[in-house]
Amino acid sequence: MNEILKAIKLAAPKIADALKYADKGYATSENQTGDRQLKLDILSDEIIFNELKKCQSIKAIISEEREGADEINPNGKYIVAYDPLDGSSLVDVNFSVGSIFGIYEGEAIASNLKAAVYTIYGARLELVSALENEAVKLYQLGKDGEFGFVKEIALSQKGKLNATGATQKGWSETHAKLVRALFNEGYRLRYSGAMVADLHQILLKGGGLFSYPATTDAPNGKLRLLFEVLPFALIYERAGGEGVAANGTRLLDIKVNSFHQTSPCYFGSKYEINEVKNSL
Ligand code: AFP
Repeated sequence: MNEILKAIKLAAPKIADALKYADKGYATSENQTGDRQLKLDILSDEIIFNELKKCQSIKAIISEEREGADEINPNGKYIVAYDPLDGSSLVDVNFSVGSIFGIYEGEAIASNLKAAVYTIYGARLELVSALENEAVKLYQLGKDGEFGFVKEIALSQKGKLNATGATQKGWSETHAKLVRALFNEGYRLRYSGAMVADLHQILLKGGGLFSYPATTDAPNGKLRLLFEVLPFALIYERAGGEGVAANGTRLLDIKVNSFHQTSPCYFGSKYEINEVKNSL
């Protein structure tokens, strides 16, 4: 596991650098889910892939930007699934974006998720980890090029932020009512359009709700289980919060049938997730 964390720590500064200086234009290709790719999506994917493939403990690598799994070491223990540049459609406006990693033991299914890590490329380069049997920890890249430990992250019982995605005209009445009820209670709207940044804000500000609901045009939501939803579900649970699907099911209990499977998702502290459950 340490070997994988080290590889992520080597890849992240290279991506942060690419975000500053590399070409921000579109490539001519699309990824597996039909999203138009930036040259930076492809470059970030290559940077991460090239570091991860050196790890003896990795059996296979699954990337949001690639089709299928790449087998690395037949005797490796882990499968690493990652989103190399989450929120990349915000690169042009210089918003914070990130990379998300789920580390699965054996098969890539929810119950095998052992650890999750994300990096966030903002004014600072930060890394958040939830390793096996460990608390959620925040690190920051220092001038010396090393990630220094900053603090452990724990959610309060109740927060103040409400971040909800997708096109509102496609929301269900249940979702719209939930969102309205939280605003009526005094919650503040915070939504950048990069889940890493929005979930990071809620974690560091102590709590709130992030939701990406089912919509009429995307009944299974948009966010992908293996590289986006499950890693954050693990991090939120470890931080004392919860992650549930639209029907209230624990996200970490969802059956994964395909690499690019999506699910509606709700992440938050205990109070907000109870509100989600009560709204059903
Ligand atoms: P991009 O990586 O294409 O920018 O998408 C970002 C994302 O997957 C996730 O980070 C956001 O929460 C979500 O999509 C935003 O989608 P909406 O614009 O539909 O709310």
